[in-house]
Amino acid sequence: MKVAVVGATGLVGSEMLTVLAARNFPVTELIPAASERSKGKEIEFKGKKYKVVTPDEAIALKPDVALFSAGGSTSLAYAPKFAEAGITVIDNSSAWRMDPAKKLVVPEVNGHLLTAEDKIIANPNCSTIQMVVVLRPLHDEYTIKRVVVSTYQSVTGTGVKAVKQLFDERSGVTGEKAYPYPIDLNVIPQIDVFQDNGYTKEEMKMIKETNKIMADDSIRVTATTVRIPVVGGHSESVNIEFANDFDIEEVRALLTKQPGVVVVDNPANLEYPMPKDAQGRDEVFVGRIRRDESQPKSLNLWIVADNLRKGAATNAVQIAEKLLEKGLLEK
Ligand code: A2P
Ligand code: 11C
Repeated sequence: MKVAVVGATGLVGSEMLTVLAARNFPVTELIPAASERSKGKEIEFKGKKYKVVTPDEAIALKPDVALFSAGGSTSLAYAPKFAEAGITVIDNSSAWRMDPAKKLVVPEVNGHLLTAEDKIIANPNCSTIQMVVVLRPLHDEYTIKRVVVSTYQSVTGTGVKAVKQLFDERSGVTGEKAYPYPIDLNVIPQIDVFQDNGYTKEEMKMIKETNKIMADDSIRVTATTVRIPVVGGHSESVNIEFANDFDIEEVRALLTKQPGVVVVDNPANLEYPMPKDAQGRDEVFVGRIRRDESQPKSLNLWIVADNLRKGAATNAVQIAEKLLEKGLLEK
C-alpha cells in the first residue's frame, strides 16, 4: 500500500507513523505531507528517509489511503480532493464526524459497517473512542439507559504547545501558553470552547459522537471534561445505568473478552489502570469495576487509554487495517 500521512510532522501524525511501523501495516511507500512550511523536511520511517510534500503533491503521487491529522480546515479543504482522486481518507479531525453521510468509526464497535462507498471516514474524538469500546459489549448485554462521564485528560490532547507549557511551568521557564491558566499543580475544568448550553465542545463531542458510533440515540450521555497535568493518556470515571440488571462477574468476563480492552482490576493488589502504564499502548484499560450502590442496575468504571494511540493514531490505523481486511483498499 502507498500510504499518505497528512500532518506527518504533528503530534498525532508522527504517532501515526510509529503505529503504522509497529503494527507492520503493509506500507510499500510512505508519503508524508504537511504544510508548505515543512516541504522538503526529512522524515524517517522504518529506517528509510522520506521528504515531506504538500497535500497537492501527495494527491499527485496517488496513495491508496491517506491518514489525515492536520486540523479541521485542512481536512475540509483536502479530504474531498483526495476522495475525488479515488484515495480513501481516514480523518482524525472533527470536520466530518457529524456529517450524516460519513461514518464515524471505532473498528471494534462499528467497523463492520464500512463499505467501498466510504471514501472519507471519520476518526472519533479520543475521549469518546476509549469510552465506546467499553460501552459496546455492555450495551449489547444489558441495554444502557444513561452514562455520566467525568474525564481527566492529558495535555497531549491539546498538542505540543501544551506539553511544553506543563514542563516549562515545572522547570520555572516562562514560555508560550496553550491554556488560559497554569496547568502544572492545577486542574482546568474546560476542554475546548464553551457552547450556549454551558457545556464545552469536548463534552458535546462525547455526547453526540457516542450516540452516532453506538447507532443509538436513546442512550443518554452527560459529560464533564477536565484537563489535568498528565501526559500519558486520558482517564475517565464512568457511571452507567442499564435497563436490565447485571452480574458483576459477568461484566468482568464480557470486558475481558472484548477485543482491544484489557481489564486491570485487582484492588487487593492495588491494581487499576493509570495513564503512566497506558502510554505507548494500543489498548483501552478498564478497572475499578463495581456496582453503584446508590441506585439499581448501575455500574461504576474507570477507563484509561493513550489518547494519541487508541484515541487517535491507533484507531486510524485500525480503520485502515479493517479496510484492508475487507478488501476495500484494493484498486
Ligand atoms: P506543519 O508542521 O508543516 O505545520 P499538530 O496537531 O501537532 O499541531 O500538527 C498539525 C499538523 O498539521 C502538522 O503536521 C502541520 O504541518 C499540519 N498542517 C497544518 N496546516 C496545514 C496545511 N494547511 N496543509 C497541510 N498540513 C498542515
Ligand atoms: C483533547 N479530545 O484532549 C481533545 C483532542 O476532536 O479530535 C482531540 C480533539 C478532537 O483536548
